[in-house]
Amino acid sequence: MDGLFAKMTSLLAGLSGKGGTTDMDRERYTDELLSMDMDINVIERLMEKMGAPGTDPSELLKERMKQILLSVPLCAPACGILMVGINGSGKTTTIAKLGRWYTDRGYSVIVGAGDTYRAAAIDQLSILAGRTGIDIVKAKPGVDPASVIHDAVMAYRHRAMDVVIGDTAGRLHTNVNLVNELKKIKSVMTRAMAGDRLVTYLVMDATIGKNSFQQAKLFEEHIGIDGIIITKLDGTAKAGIIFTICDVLGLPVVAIGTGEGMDDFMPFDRDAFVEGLFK
Ligand SMILES: Nc1nc2c(ncn2[C@@H]2O[C@H](COP(=O)(O)OP(=O)(O)OP(=O)(O)O)[C@@H](O)[C@H]2O)c(=O)[nH]1
Ligand SMILES: [Mg+2]
Repeated sequence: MDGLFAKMTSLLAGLSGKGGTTDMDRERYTDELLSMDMDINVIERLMEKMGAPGTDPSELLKERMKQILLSVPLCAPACGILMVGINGSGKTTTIAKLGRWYTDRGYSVIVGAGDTYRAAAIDQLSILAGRTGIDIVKAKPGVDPASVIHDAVMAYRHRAMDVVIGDTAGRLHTNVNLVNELKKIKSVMTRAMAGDRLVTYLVMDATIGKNSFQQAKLFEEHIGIDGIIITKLDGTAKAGIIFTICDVLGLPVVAIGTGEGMDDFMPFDRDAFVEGLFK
């Protein structure tokens, strides 16, 4: 993750080794943290009593950051992954990136094109799967998404593959329809997995605002979320959103997406991330 959040790195590096912080320092840090989209409540907690005599500000800050951030490793094969999230958040792209990540490590991957509402969505996943060398199970537009995901899991089991990933639609006529649809897919997929672990990852776009939190809460409440993948963290250097997501939702981050390329992806590790900010 080095280099991605350079602004924060240089800012925080300034804290190291100082005996304390003045009011002016505090103001400068607050402004900088705000400019990277960090929530003011989070900043206040991070900066609280910062600079008290006898404390090392950078160690204190690291410790506090680690208290806020949550991370969890990507599921260990053999396992299934169900990808959910609002439309345009990056689900389909991230599935291909995940596929690449697992195949690079020697695992076999199959994906199910569960967004059967749009022909373009099926084509998009087919093209990405072809490019990354992962298998795909797909059906014609209009076919029941749960049945496509079911077939993908069957193929995973019969071929003794390592990872099966289900794509889903991001938008239906109403959120209630979407939630019901995802519930059904999850229960069908869980049964089909026959005891192999299934995790549900929520894909969130780092560049969009507060309404994505409402949606995330809805998904967590009704579908259950095991981890969050934050996409579009490229170019913006707005690492603050990671803190906000963990703080507001209380859910761990699994990975981050940093561009449209298949390699613009990395698993998220809280401790490594925080240490990286101070290098
Ligand atoms: N810059 C950048 N773009 C991304 C990233 N991840 C996805 N995208 C882009 O975001 C757009 C939407 O991505 P999709 O993967 O199609 O999103 P989706 O969630 O599957 O969308 P629906 O199928 O409509 O629900 C595409 O143009 C992607 O290339 C990322 O990490 N960085
Ligand atoms: Mg999609």
